[in-house]
Amino acid sequence: MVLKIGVIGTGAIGKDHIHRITNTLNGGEIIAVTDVNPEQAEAVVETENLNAEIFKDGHALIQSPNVDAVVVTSWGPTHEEFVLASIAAGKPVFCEKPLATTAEGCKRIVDAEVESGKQLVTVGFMRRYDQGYRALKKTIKENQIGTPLMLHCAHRNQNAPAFHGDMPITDSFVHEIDILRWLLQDDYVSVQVIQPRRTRFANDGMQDSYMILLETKEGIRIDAEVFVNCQYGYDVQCQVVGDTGIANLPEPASVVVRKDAKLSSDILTDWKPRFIDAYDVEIQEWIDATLKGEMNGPSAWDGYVVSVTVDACLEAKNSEKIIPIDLPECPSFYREAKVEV
Ligand code: NAI
Ligand code: NAD
Ligand code: ISE
Repeated sequence: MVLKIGVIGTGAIGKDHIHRITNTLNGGEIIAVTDVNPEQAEAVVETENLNAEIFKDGHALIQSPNVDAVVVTSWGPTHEEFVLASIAAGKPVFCEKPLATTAEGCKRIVDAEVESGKQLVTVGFMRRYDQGYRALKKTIKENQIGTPLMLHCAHRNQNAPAFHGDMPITDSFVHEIDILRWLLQDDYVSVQVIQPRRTRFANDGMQDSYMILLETKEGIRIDAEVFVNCQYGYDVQCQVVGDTGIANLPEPASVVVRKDAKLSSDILTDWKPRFIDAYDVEIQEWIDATLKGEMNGPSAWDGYVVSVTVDACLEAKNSEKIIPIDLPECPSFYREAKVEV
């Protein structure tokens, strides 16, 4: 059986997901696409040689009886309306982060999904499918480093020419917010955001970098650097300090060269190759689960928790205070869901 998929938004990651579904993965076929910029949708149909209908907008695509499931890879501000429309149509939907650009928007999605009585939404937090993060979580779960006490993390992009405003937090740091609570099986209680001296490579008016301090319910302290114009490469770091040992997120595989009195290895420059395997596993697991009528990836609730935490980060940044993070209790609808990845 093949899952007939419609993709809304054929930009950078939309094209990537279409490519992997068409050429690398099994069980899915792209039969519908749309983009606010129609030439972009036409181009991907041609490049990937798709047998796909081009719809005038995302709503027409969702309504099509030929579309079994929806992938939302348009700009963040459009996600909420397309996810809500997919829920209303009773169709499974994979939505790239952010689920919505406000916590209220995410809550509307959570409420609509609970009301529909069926879990339909998966959010694109692909780090949960990364072998390195999975190995790190196993190390913690097996008690190899004892009880986690603190984490030192960094999210560095080589550069971010299209970034403005709070995007280092709303577009990049969201991945740490999701992955660290997944890694620790814990939730956040407070955040402080420190703004170091600004790099001269940041776009006008944008702060870069940040030092973000989170505290969890269990009292674990996290310091995370977000630096999206670091110049030297794309680099994601995570070190967990336990009471009997320390565990690091593995580095991506790279040949180590000894030459000219130097020991060196390459550093990646882009997020695409860094997480390519994770994206493949993420979308394959989504296709497989959807065909079985199941849902086991990051949920709408996870998307909501990230959004509430982002809001607290922004308040902490603007007020320069430590801001509490208050989360309502997770609805039983999500707690009783199948095994989470
Ligand atoms: P992009 O700007 O390259 O692509 C967005 C596409 O959406 C564009 O082609 C645009 O024309 C289209 N679009 C915008 N509004 C639309 C609408 N109303 N209807 C249909 N199409 C519309 O952006 P990119 O980098 O592909 O990012 C898209 C989403 O994916 C973002 O939410 C971003 O945060 C997320 N993303 C996630 C990544 C991850 O690691 N999980 C990596 C990169 C992006
Ligand atoms: P992009 O700008 O390259 O692509 C977005 C596309 O959406 C564009 O082609 C745009 O024309 C289209 N679009 C915008 N509004 C639309 C609408 N209403 N209907 C249809 N199409 C519309 O952006 P991107 O880098 O591909 O990012 C897209 C999303 O993916 C973002 O939410 C981003 O956060 C997320 N993303 C996630 C990761 C990740 O690592 N998980 C990486 C990159 C992007
Ligand atoms: C991008 O949108 C992503 O989601 C990448 O995973 C992230 O590392 C990058 O900073 C974002 O711009």
